[in-house]
Amino acid sequence: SGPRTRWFDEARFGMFIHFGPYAVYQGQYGTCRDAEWIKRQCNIPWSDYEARAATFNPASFDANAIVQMAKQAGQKYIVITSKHHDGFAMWPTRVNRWNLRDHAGFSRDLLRELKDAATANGIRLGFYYSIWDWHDPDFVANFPAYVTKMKAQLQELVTDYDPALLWFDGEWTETNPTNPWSEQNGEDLERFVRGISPQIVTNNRIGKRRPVDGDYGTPEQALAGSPPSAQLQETCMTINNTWGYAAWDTSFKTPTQLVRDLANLTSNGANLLLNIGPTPTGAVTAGQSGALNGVGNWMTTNGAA
Ligand code: FUL
Repeated sequence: SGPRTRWFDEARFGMFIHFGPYAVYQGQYGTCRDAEWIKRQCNIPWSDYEARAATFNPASFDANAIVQMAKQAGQKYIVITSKHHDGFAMWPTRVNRWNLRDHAGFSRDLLRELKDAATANGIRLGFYYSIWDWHDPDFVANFPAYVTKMKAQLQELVTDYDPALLWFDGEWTETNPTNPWSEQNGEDLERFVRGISPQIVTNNRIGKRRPVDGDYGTPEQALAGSPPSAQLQETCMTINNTWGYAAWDTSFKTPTQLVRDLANLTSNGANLLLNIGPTPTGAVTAGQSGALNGVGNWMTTNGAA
């Protein structure tokens, strides 16, 4: 790993945050259950999803409390969803109105608040950004036009918030055979973001998850990393079973389990990106904050933080 990725390699432990208008459903639509995929998995019509998204009011989102929670747990960086597959932008993008400020009328800028709180506490901030976009018709109808808009959004994110890292997603074809994202698209996007910010770290989903795509591999919910690969690795993991908030998902891993997972990963040179999914008001559930707190207590007791 070169100088650009040194901080990432040394960080070991980060916080993932899945937060978007899907949280408003709290994991339930009629009898159908899901979390951040609820729009698609439960066949929710756009009219319903847009109406519910307009009621999204994360007034209890407390960037400082979240940063303190991460810091106490020994996490060195935070990655928050700036736009998930539903295409909803969590910052006041100028590219469209499908965002927290224009669509939901929420005046605060949560990404800005998180950036400021993180910077004040020596924590690095990164953004998750989904290439796959269910909301923009151009994703299917006019892909080059979609890519132009996507780049305009990324230009905003990188120049306005100076993130340390971009966590791309939705590049795959497994569950979406029509996804036109190609290796060339990935290489072009990598040149684009590095052109704006040469030091930015990106995951491998910027391209097609080849060893040459981005800076690091992204196994999900798996203790990968053994044997250590040439590419850096970061396992992302949920504390319960879902990424976005689901009220019914209350089986939380114990701090003991999480510390074991972290130790296993770091011993193989891989990072752990451990997820929280705030409630529709932006609050962190007791199950998740309790688990992080337990990890932090272990770190402090054992001098690992
Ligand atoms: C996946 C997504 O489809 C999930 O919703 C989640 O964001 C996970 C971390 O990555 O590709």
